[in-house]
Amino acid sequence: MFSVDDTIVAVATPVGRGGIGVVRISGPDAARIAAALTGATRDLEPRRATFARVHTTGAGEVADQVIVTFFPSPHSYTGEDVVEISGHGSPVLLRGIVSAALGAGARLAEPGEFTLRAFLRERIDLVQAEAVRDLVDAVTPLQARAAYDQLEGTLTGRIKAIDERVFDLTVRLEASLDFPEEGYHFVESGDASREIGEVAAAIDDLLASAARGRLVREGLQAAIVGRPNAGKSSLFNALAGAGRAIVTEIPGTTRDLLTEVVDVGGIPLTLVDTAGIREGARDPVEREGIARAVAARDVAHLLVVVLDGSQALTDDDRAILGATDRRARVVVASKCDLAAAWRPRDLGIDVVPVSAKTAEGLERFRQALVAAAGGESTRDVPAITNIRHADLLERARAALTRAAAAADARIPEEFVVSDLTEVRRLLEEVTGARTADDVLHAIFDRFCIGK
Ligand SMILES: Nc1nc2c(ncn2[C@@H]2O[C@H](COP(=O)(O)OP(=O)(O)OP(=O)(O)O)[C@@H](O)[C@H]2O)c(=O)[nH]1
Ligand SMILES: [Mg+2]
Repeated sequence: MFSVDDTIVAVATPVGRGGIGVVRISGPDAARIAAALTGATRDLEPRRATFARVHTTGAGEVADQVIVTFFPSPHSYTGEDVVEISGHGSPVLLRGIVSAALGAGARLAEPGEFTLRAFLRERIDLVQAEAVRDLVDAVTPLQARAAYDQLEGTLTGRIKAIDERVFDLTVRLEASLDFPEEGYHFVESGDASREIGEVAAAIDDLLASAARGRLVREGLQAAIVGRPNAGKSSLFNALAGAGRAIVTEIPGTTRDLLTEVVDVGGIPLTLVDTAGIREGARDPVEREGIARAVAARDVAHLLVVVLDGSQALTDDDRAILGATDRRARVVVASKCDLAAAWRPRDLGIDVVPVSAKTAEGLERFRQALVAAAGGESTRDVPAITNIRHADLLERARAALTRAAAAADARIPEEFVVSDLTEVRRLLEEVTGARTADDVLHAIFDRFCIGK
């Protein structure tokens, strides 16, 4: 279903302009195609950056000075012959180089196809291939760190170790099944359930980080809501970087939803600044802004309710508190650099005083956000960040529970063996030792071209 016999080409650097741009060619004809592009007469020296000139012909003719590097199979990213051509980072030049490569017999790579080939040629396993995508997509240092660990094989190693224990136990149980009349049991009674328990504990250990891992990888959406002029945009700017949202003393300044991803305790929070919500707005633009604010409030994972700490509470404040009291939220008393007009404790709920002006209370506010997001603010790198992995491990864990119950109930060994075989199948699906083509399609389709 996947063809790996032809030679593929794509621009590996992002769309747009840059100091350099890299065209990657992989496959049996990579070196020949590179030679055709550069007019080289000598073979490329392996792994040596070599200066060359590319001069393409025909329509869309381009010329550039480039650096060509040849990575012969199997010591390359894909495991195939790979040539990387670094030209100047202009879309016109890079497109020209790609079309010349196409003219010389290459095929345009599909999204993720370089990494797919690395997987199919067993340079990396599926966990590592997914880690490549996560590393490229990371928006917080903790996301990048978790992906790096997976790329280095930390998770694969732990899963393989679990798989080996299950395999070992399965073999011994099968041996007991095969030679029943010898009266010799390769697994002492009680040993099977103990060993199954140890494997289950190892999986539980991995799964313990899954919820936080998902938070670290996928993040959450947090909407900042409150009445007009409460200080929402100022707070948004304090977290997202000054000047992102317009701030004025005129109530009803913000109309559109503004979003910005910020790293809060290792969790990528998509902060949404919204229009001030109030009753009785007449202006049609403000009314549309309020409708959007209410919609954002209703879909966000998490809410930041901003109450102006320097002004007496109004009916609009009470309405917003009431509308959000069953939601995950952090309630903030803004402008705490000014004289307080009400006491947070009179509200009977936790309120974090902050000042966007002096930054007072921002750290406590960040911690409250992390707590409301359901994560603890540690910088520990979670082992599992991928929902596909978590799901397969949960299923493996359930099959182990069945195996343990069968072993305890002294049900014939074949039942235990069949549950353990299911555990191994699930573990191997994580690393991709056994994975259906449609799963692979689903995974690699989410890559961008050139990766
Ligand atoms: N002293 C002081 N003033 C603040 C603080 N935060 C906001 N303000 C002022 O409060 C006014 C309203 O601030 P915004 O951030 O625009 O309020 P908002 O909730 O986004 O308002 P709308 O977009 O109109 O709903 C501005 O004049 C800000 O300068 C603060 O921490 N301290
Ligand atoms: Mg605003």
